[in-house]
Amino acid sequence: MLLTALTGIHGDRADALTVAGRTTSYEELLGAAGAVAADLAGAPFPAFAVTATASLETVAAVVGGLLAGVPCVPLPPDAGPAEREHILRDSGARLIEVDYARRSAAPPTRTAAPGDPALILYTSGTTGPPKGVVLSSAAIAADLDALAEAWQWSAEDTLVHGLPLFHVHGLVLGVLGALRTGSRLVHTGRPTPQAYAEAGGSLYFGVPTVWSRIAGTPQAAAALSGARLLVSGSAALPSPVFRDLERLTGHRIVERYGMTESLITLSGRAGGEVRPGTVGTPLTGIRTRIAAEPGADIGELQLAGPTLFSGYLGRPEATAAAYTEDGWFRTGDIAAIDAADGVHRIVGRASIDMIKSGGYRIGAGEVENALLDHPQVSEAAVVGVPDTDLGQRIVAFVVAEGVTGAELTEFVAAHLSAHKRPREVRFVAAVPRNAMGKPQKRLLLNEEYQERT
Ligand code: MCA
Ligand code: AMP
Repeated sequence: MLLTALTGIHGDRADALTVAGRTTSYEELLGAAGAVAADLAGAPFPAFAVTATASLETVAAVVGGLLAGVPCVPLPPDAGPAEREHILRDSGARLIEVDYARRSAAPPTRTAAPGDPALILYTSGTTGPPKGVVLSSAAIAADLDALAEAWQWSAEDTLVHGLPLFHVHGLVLGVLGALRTGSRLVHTGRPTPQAYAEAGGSLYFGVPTVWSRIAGTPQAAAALSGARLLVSGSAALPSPVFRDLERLTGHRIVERYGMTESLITLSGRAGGEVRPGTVGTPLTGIRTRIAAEPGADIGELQLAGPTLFSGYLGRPEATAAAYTEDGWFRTGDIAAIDAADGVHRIVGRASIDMIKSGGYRIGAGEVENALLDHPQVSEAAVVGVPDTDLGQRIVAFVVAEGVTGAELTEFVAAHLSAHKRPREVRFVAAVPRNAMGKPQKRLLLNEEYQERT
């Protein structure tokens, strides 16, 4: 059983979970999830989807799927029609609605094997539409147990976060982690500094944008000084944010590194030494190596271990391409390992086409394709420009006539998720290309280019 807290080993708790202001017990959750599982029993479809708002309904759907042994596809609630359709068509998932007031004793409908798919999370590559990352219960259990060990995370904790429930961070760590360790969960709805300050937790999760906003709100930050552990992940935490938080909260925030495909693989340890700009050492069961040129000590980070995904749904070639010939997973991140203590540092991404904005992973190609679908756009190149709040912000360079930037931004939002909208659209005479016709995106990041056009 993945969700050990639901077997009653810590007893019931009236306030086991609070999600966006609504509180429920384990027993109520099991009842609502049982009703979902009963509906899913004997389902003639390979997976089911739920519109993954930050709500008890989403939690009940995911838990119901685990009880029934039918994988859940959490749909971003802000996904435009094209992205929703792609995800539903690609996964073959049936969209369900959950009524949290409906209850049924959890029926042991089908016993899923630990290696069976539990979740299918859609994530962007550098090009093309998002791919479904298939995660098994075994991989999730291995990751959560390794994290519980690294962070001394237990039923004594109250976990607080306000992250979306359609990604690993908010859903796997933030919900399934609480239901495996038995910690109370307070999901704040939106992850505002004020909501984090008021939640009174012992363990806090956030993406760097959330931590940076907390560091910019000293009163809210001060309220976290009584917590046991603050954890950052999903993108690089800027060192100034680390230092501001240390000054305001007394905590040296623990940073951890992961990917949808690998789950969390590296982390600092509770009670251990933590250095800003580093992501700690491999979790139990994880092996890492750096694929560096001879003589160099930075290169692509490659991984092996029990937390890896089962593959991209229906895309064996893409799955094979994600591994080296000798079976290591290629992260696409450039890293270095400290020879003295094995602490890892993420130096950057191998591809300029993978953007991280507010902790969201966005493939430049996907946004470019959406822009090119607009009849007035003849060329489009999308880049992630450094941004103090978001890490990177999406900027689109387009060749177009008779359309405004705001119209193009809305056009993207209507097709893809809202967070894939460009923050800025810059109209240019041409996208710079090399002799092969390949866009020279590094030139676009150069301020001078914009002045010349
Ligand atoms: C956003 N807005 C826009 C645009 N973008 N309006 C016009 N044009 C745009 N281009 C709107 C928003 O919809 C919102 O409107 C308002 O502007 C504020 O947006 P924003 O600044 O983005 O703030 P936010 O909405 O508060 O979002 C910041 C955030 C969010 C809360 C940090 O980015 C977030 O939840 N990030 C978490 C991502 C995550 O969990 N990633 C994990 C994946 P309105 O106010 O009307 O709504 S990584 C993972 O899972 C791995 C394994 C890992 O390592 O963890
Ligand atoms: P996603 O699949 O959305 O989780 O995105 C995974 C990517 O997020 C990784 O490949 C990294 O580029 C980035 N990432 C996650 N955690 C960190 C971190 N602590 N530091 C730097 N990058 C990170």
